[in-house]
Amino acid sequence: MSLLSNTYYQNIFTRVQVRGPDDLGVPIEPGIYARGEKPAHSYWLGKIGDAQLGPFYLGFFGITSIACGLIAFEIIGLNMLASVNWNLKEFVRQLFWLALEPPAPKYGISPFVPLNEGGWWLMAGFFLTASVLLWWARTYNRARALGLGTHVPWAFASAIWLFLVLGFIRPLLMGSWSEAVPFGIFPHLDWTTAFSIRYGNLFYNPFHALSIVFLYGSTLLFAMHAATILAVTRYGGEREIEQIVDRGTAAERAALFWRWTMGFNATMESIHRWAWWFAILTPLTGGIGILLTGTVVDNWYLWAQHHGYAPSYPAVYPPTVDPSLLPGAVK
Ligand code: 07D
Repeated sequence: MSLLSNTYYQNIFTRVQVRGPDDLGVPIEPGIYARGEKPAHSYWLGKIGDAQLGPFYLGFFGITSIACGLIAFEIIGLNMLASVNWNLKEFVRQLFWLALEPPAPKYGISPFVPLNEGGWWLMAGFFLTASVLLWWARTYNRARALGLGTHVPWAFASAIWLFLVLGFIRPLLMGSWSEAVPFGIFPHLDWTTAFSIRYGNLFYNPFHALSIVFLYGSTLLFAMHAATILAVTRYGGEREIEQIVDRGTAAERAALFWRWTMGFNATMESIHRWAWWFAILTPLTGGIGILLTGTVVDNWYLWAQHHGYAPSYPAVYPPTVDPSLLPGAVK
């Protein structure tokens, strides 16, 4: 019996590694492959994806994006190194705690800030944003060059929307760079907690809730889809396009499984639309939630009380007075 017969082909843990002739992609002009060197092959990459590495295409947007990204990375890294007196050992030891902070509130949204008081942050932010936008242009151009739809660039744009809201659009609306996120591992996490507390608990922000729905929903859909396709690969189910245009036994069994277990099934095509929208809506709704915070709504808990979905308690005790405001308080 063949090793790949239904009896033996169990792919919960195993993976098929196909090694075909080099695929040079679409010629730029008939017969011309300007993308340089011969592709390499890696057995280990073949374990998690396609074994062929390359050909690479960098072009104008690729080169400029990487250059801007490197400049941002350097500015952030060197500032962190400077903050530990150029001591490499301390840099490595404290790396997760080091930060490059945005300018203080007194600078508002001025583009001219002393370098050591946030100017470096502004510059790093500029180059990082340029890098991300140039990379977006690259994804768009490469998709068009291959005659693809532009689904990947638009999904990426959704993430960039949240990135821009957090670091640029909302700080502009609030009139201060100090509202933006610092660079640094723990510092940016501390920032999210501080942001949530400052604006009355982000859990009561309905757009944060929606964003979580789509985030968790994405993982659920991804798990369901990936598991379904792996489960029907023994019937050729991973050749999804063929199964869309000519439903074979894999598609029929996958559909029937979900009808048996939950009464409804997505189709071989629609499941990808579900996944695309859920992924896109995570940062899209998130960005709306952040944009509203501090601009339209100052305290999400009080806002939720006002709209009747956070409990409000009867005022039994007199309001607390800030002791520093009492007569005779030491200033
Ligand atoms: C961040 C933006 C796109 C990124 C891009 C990348 C590079 C790297 C590197 C130079 C991911 C550009 C960068 C290329 C360059 C170098 C070295 C996408 C991003 C383009 N929350 N929360 C969300 C949950 C709480 C808070 C989203 C859960 C607390 C704030 C998501 C919980 C507090 C913000 C989510 C929880 C709080 C969020 C993010 C549970 C305090 C946001 C979606 C169970 C900790 C963001 C509306 C995403 C948002 C956000 C989930 C709790 C604060 C759904 C599950 C109550 C301030 N939270 N959160 O896709 O959109 O991010 O909010 O407790 O800003 Mg939250």
